[in-house]
Amino acid sequence: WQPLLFSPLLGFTLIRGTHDPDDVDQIKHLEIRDSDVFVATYPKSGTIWLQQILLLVEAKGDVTAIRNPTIVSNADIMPWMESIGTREMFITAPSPRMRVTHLQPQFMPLALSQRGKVIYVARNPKDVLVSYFYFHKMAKMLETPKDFNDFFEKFLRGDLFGCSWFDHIKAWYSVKDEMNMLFFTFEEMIQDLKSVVQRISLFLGKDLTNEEQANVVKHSTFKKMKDIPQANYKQVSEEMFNHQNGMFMRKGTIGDWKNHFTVAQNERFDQVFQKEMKDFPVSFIWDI
Ligand code: PPS
Repeated sequence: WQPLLFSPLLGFTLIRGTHDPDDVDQIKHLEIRDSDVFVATYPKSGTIWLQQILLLVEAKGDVTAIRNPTIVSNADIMPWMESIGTREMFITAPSPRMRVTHLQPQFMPLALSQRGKVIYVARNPKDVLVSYFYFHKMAKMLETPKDFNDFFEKFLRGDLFGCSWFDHIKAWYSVKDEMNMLFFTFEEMIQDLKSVVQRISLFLGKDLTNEEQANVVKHSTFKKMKDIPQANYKQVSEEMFNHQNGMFMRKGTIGDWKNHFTVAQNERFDQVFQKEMKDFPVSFIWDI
């Protein structure tokens, strides 16, 4: 049984049972409202962090409003656009429709160039690789890695759900000016969450007081999210995640790759990075 599903129709790798290529192919025809917001990320780059922040911004920092006992996780309100069933529900869902996605921009609704908003969060790819490695150990819909080096090579080949990290960021960055898009990095969030929350509120046109913004920050720190089951995915069924093998809220730091990469792996990574990203205008923070 092969968990990954390369779709020749899309030229993109999905997850069997979680995604349906024909359904993903229909996303581009969806109508878009001005109030729609999409968070686009390569996996392990801050998706669930943004879910928590956007829900808190909507609730003006009131955490009791989002600690909803009737939901299992924040994905119940802000699901992955590509997951089976999301597209159909999107059509009639009430505004604001907030969705996350690991897809590349060519699969998104064509109308996004006229209306709606996109937030793209990028993370330094060495930390993404490490985080994704651990995620493959806990996520039952993904293949358990043979070993770190095998996974390392798969990441560089883009042989994972989400395809190549390099293609993902370049594709989204190239449509930045065509769409109404806010672009920032995971590392900026780690270093100055307050100012990122301010930028997000402004971008979404939400007029939050200083106190409300401070509450958004307070309830979206790593420590707080670890205690909120809807935010940290602890309540998601054992059928999906083996919670003994890992967790979404794993470390939440910059530079954990240094505890995993060998010198040779690091050199190889840097070579590929330089080749792929040589003209890319964004620089990354690799450690602190
Ligand atoms: S997924 O599966 O793609 O949706 O995962 P994603 O949410 O994109 O990424 C998970 C990583 O984000 C870290 N995270 C945080 N770090 C710091 N502060 C906060 N509040 C926070 N929330 C999530 C999480 O710990 C994962 O990174 P690693 O490096 O594995 O710890």
